[in-house]
Amino acid sequence: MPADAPTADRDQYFKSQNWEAYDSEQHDIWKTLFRRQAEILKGRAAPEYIAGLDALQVTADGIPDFRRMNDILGRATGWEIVGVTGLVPHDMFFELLADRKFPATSFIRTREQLDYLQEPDMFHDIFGHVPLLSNPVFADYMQAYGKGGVKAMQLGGLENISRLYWYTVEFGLIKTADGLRIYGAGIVSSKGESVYSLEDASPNRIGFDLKRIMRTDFRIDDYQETYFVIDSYEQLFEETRPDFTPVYAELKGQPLIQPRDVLPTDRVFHRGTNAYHAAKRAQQATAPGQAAE
Ligand code: HBI
Ligand code: FE
Repeated sequence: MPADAPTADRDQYFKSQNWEAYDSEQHDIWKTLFRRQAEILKGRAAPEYIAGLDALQVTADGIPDFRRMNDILGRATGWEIVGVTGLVPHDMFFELLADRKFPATSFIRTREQLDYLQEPDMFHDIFGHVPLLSNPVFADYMQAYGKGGVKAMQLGGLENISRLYWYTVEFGLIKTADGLRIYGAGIVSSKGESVYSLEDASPNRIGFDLKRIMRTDFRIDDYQETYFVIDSYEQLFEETRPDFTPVYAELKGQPLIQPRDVLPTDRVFHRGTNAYHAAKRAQQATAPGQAAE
């Protein structure tokens, strides 16, 4: 069977939230995470993201009920949160987005995992991703991205389109009159990266460039070495609308760009020192076999 065959047995990935089943410890973990991030995100998160948190009534009171959020989100932009068990296969993920459905996990991290966990949990999905789905332009971008993803799988562009998601939806920054702000879900749901992405001298901050991003490798195990800055959500949407068929053909022959590279053609907001990752590499070299942290 080809690797890109459509996923069968899709039902196994869906799991409704069952809000009544959370215990007080799980609600407390949510409260701790929410309070901590709400404080850090003041003056750091994009205003549209903060407006989304408020509009969807995502608060420190406890784990939100997807049904209540869906009432509000549906009226705002027609998006719907659907409960899933964890990561879903690419084809399913893209088709859900194309249908204005966002798959969200219903489990919450444990107290031991407060600062870091590998797989997305509900705090990442709901606190991180869903607020901006209440913004009409970002909502349209996410749907356009899903449609683009479905096509990318037919055209051999999966890696290219996945990098676009990574450097926008997960780790994007936006330029505002008050300076750079965070809109990426992977950043807003992370205590350390919320500060590092905006204020640390180490990472590059480079203007959004679709083809450049589609060629840029990324790291999944640590803070990013480069963040890309959009001017507006309209820009994201407009650039994602065209048919990427010629883009994938053009990119096929071009070399991969390393996460920390800065190119002569880049619109550089900040050229990173790379000090953070250099220190980590030095640490790993002196302690072979040791984990980075
Ligand atoms: N599944 N639940 C879930 N959440 C994601 O963010 C996700 C996924 N499956 C695949 C996927 N992301 C990737 O295709 C994106 O990185 C493009
Ligand atoms: Fe995510």
